[in-house]
Amino acid sequence: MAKDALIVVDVQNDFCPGGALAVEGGHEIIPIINKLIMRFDHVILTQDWHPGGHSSFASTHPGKAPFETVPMFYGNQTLWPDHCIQGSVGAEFHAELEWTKAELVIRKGFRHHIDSYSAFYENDRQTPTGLAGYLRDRGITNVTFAGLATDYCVAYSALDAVEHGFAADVLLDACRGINLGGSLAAMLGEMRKAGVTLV
Ligand code: VGL
Ligand code: ZN
Repeated sequence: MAKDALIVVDVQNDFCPGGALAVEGGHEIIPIINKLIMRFDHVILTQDWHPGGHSSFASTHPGKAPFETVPMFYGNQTLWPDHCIQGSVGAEFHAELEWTKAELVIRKGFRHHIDSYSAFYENDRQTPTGLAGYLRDRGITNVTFAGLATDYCVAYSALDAVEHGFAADVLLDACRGINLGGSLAAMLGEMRKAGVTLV
C-alpha cells in the first residue's frame, strides 16, 4: 500500500447535481470514495480551478453555446458552461467528501488560455502539473483513480499515468461520466487499449 496512491478527481460542487456542469449521479460516488480514502496510505485530490472568463467557457466565445467545439492553438476544445471558478462555492469540494487526509491538491485549468483535463498535463499536452515528479519522488508506483468525470478528467489522467510508467486502475463504481457524443464508450476503449485496469 505504501507505493499506492488514490487520486480523487474533481469531486467539486459544480460537477454534482445542482452544479454548473453537473454529472448525473455525481454525488452517489462520495460514500464509496470516503471508504477508499480511509484505506489508502496516500490520497491526492485534483481540483478544477478556472479564472473567470476562461477560454474553455462558452460564454467567452461570442455566438458559441456550451458543448460546441472550437479550435484552440493546441487542437479542438469542447466549450463548457462557466464552472469551477477560483474561489467560488462551485469550485469547493463537495461537503460530504472526507478530504482532510489528502496530502496534495493538484489544481488545474488555471491558465486562461489552456484547459486541463488530465492531472498530469494541461490540454496542450506540454505543460506539466508536477504530479508525475511528485509521485516519483515519493516512490509511488501505482495510482488508483476515482471521481468525475469518467470520460474527461479521470480518463485523461489515467492515460497519462500509464504513459508516465505508473500502473493505473480506474474504479468505475467510484466514477460517473458526462457522455458527450459517445465519449464514455470511446474513452473506456482508449483506456483499455492503453493498459489502464478498469475495475
Ligand atoms: C471536467 C470538463 C471541464 C472534468 C473539467 O472534471 O471532467 N470536464 N472541466
Ligand atoms: Zn473545467
